[in-house]
Amino acid sequence: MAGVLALSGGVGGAKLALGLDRILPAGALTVLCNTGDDFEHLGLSISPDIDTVLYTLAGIANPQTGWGRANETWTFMAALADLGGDTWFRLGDADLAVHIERTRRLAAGDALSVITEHLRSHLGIRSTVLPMSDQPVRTQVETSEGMLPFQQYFVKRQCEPAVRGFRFDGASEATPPPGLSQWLADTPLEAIIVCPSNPFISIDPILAVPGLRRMILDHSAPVIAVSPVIQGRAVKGPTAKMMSELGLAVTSTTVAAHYGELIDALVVDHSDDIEPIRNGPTVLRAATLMHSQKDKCDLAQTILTYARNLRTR
Ligand code: FO1
Repeated sequence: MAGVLALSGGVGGAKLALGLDRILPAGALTVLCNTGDDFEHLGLSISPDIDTVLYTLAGIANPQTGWGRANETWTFMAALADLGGDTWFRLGDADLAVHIERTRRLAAGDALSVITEHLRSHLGIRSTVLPMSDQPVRTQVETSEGMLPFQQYFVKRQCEPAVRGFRFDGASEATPPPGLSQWLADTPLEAIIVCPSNPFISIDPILAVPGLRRMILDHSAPVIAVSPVIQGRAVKGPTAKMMSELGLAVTSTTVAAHYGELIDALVVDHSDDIEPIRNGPTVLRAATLMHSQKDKCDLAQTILTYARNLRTR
């Protein structure tokens, strides 16, 4: 059975991962999740981008925020606030169970990939979900106010400080998740898809894990990225603000240049006025704004159809 590898971080990436999960046969899709957003908070080990993919594929994600769970209750947060505890990072009661169980199992010596597989299986998810590494990698954001740990920048400071650059602490000691290399060797892939996540804080940490970029470059499957920018605006989150603060044009061309030789094609929205890129990726057009489940499945289908055409070239 042909497979698909998808690199995902954040809410935007999880949306396309959902579309791919729904149109592909069970087990065909492997989602490689960013863990640079992970952090220790209130004594808990929290992996937001893994949980966003798990909840999204399980159909239990909060539809308003994209992160955390739907139909959540907040008794824990309210009680913590009464105690004067730290409530800037919102942890719902059901979500809390995942953080407590993950923390317990990590302390017991289980690998993050083993814990993630347990959660995936428990949630009845059809696709494989892997952390980018079992070793900790922590994104630090270099800002006008100095280095900030990712969640301090993203949530506590609401992405307000101007961004100068990023550091992925622990990346040089990290290794790809167990089994990924073998799966890539054993599985004919239809495509490797870089989801419409923030290139800097969601995709770059994944590519910073030694060996991962090389695995993608060396694979014969077409590598297709979806631009998270449409008409000079980011679909979600701080991507546009970051690009501006980094002195980059807020365009899909910037995204193509950022990924460089890694990608064979860049999917941009029909409305995007991207210029053809000399010596750059093939530019493909699709409806990249995903609201409904149908939007997500249609975009996933369009990309796989493009991938099949690219392969036959
Ligand atoms: N993002 C926020 O902006 N505010 C929050 O309070 C918050 C809580 C939270 C809890 C669990 C979880 O899995 C994700 C959560 N996120 C929250 C999103 C998180 O910051 C992610 O890192 C972003 O989605 C970017 O990937």
